Order: sequence, then structure tokens, then C-alpha cells
Amino acid sequence: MTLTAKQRDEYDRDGFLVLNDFAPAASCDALRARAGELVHDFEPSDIVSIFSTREQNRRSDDYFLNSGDKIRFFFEEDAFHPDGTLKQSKEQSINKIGHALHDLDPVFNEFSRRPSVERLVADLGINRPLLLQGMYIFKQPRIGGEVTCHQDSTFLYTEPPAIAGLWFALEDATVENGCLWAIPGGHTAGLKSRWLRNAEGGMRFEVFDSTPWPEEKLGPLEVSKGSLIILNGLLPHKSLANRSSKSRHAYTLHVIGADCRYPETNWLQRSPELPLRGF
Ligand SMILES: O=C(O)CCC(=O)C(=O)O
Repeated sequence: MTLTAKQRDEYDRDGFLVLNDFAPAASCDALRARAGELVHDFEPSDIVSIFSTREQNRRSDDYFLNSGDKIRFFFEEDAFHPDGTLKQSKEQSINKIGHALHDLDPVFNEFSRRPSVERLVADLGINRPLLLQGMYIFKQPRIGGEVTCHQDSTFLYTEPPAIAGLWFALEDATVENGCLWAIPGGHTAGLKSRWLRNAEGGMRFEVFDSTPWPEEKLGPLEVSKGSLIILNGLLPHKSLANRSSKSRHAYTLHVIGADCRYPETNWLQRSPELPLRGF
């Protein structure tokens, strides 16, 4: 067992769990170095998709919607001058890389499929796990955008809603540089909305509960490099903009059980050439 009974109880009660020192510093550095190489090799000139970190404004363009089985690069909203040129180097302008890093890149594959991660997922009770989404988040100094309060199950919907998000801190994450915030126990209040594909194209939200988030209940999850935060898919969480001079890199891996129904109307889809895999 990776998790103690107490930790399991804590996860069930709060909807999240922090495991300090889960990933060795050298592994965090290896992921950071690999992300740096991917960005270095990325040619940004023909990419017009700016990833909006305000979820409701997320640009529903093909570049994003077809990235479930690719490695693609999404810019910070504040990365551009009005004339469309980058304010800073591309290395300082990328919001995230997604969404199949764990299947397509050998370094991220190795990290994501380590026995320690596999044991952890088994301890969470996820049967026949499938690694759905692998994403590198930069939270750039000064321009790292806010991620508004949301539940991951809104975007990665399953029936029943059973998904775990593994959020690995590759650098210290503090209030200053935009750490995660979460509502302890907020996962018990049910799913508020679902983001799904329209039959005629594009995306829409289906709203089940339109009451505002009780944001006064959000608490900061400040963690040090190497920590892992496990997030229940129904847990309301967010992160504030990073206006500091420090980046806040993180790698996230979302895992579902193969026994859950994963609708074809979810935005993240795989081509038959790259089916979802477990460990
Ligand atoms: O890393 C962040 O700032 C937010 C990530 C997040 O909430 C998510 O990917 O669901």
C-alpha cells in the first residue's frame, strides 16, 4: 500500500490529499528539462489558438479539441501584444502542453507509469485504470493566467463520475506564484455542469446546478517541489493568476476506470491508432 487507511479516509473526506516528497527532485527536474526541449522544438508561428484559462471562455477550436491524442502547445492569454506578436520569448509564453504527453513522450510516459504511481492509483480504488490526460502546466511568471473554480469531471465526464487528477508540483507552489486552491469536502455536493460536444459542432455547457461556488471556503494548497496533490474529479478547485517573478510548473495526469462510461460527447477523444492505455 502507498496510502495509509488514514490518508484514504482523508481523501474520501476532503476530496483531495497532499503527499509530500512523492517525486524525487531529480525526476521533477527531468520533466522540466524535457518540457523545455519540447517548447524549444515547437514552431509557434502558425498557431493562433490562445488557450483561455477562464474555462467558460475556452476557445473551442479544432487545435484544442483535437489535442486529446497529441502533444500541442497553448499560449497564455496575456502572451501577445495587440498586433499578435509575443511579448516575451515563446519559452515564457506557453500556458500548457497537452494532452497525451504521457503516451507520446518517453520521458513523460516513464514518469506517469512508474510503479509508485500505479500503486497509488490502485490504492485509490480505480479498477482497470486508463491514463486519460497528461498535461504540463507552466503558470508563467507575471502572465500565468487564473484558472477559475471548476470540477475536472465537468471536462472529463464519466458515468459514474469517477476520475482522479494527479497534480505533481515540479516547483514549489505558493499563494504568491499561483498554487491550487480547493474547497475541502466540496466533492460531496455533486457535479455542477458538464462541457460537451454539440451534434452540430462546437461545445456547450450543460448546467445541473447554477448556484455560485462558495469561494469563501476555498483554501490554498501550498506545496513544495516533488509533492503530489490527488484531486477527486468532483472537487471544486482553482488557481489564481501568477503575478510573481517565479514560475510554478506542474504536471497533471488524469486517470479513469475502464469500467466507467466515457461518452463520445466529451471533448477529449482518442483516435483508434492511439487507444487509452493503463500502466
Ligand atoms: O495547475 C493549475 O493551475 C490548475 C490546474 C487545474 O485546475 C486543472 O488542470 O484542472
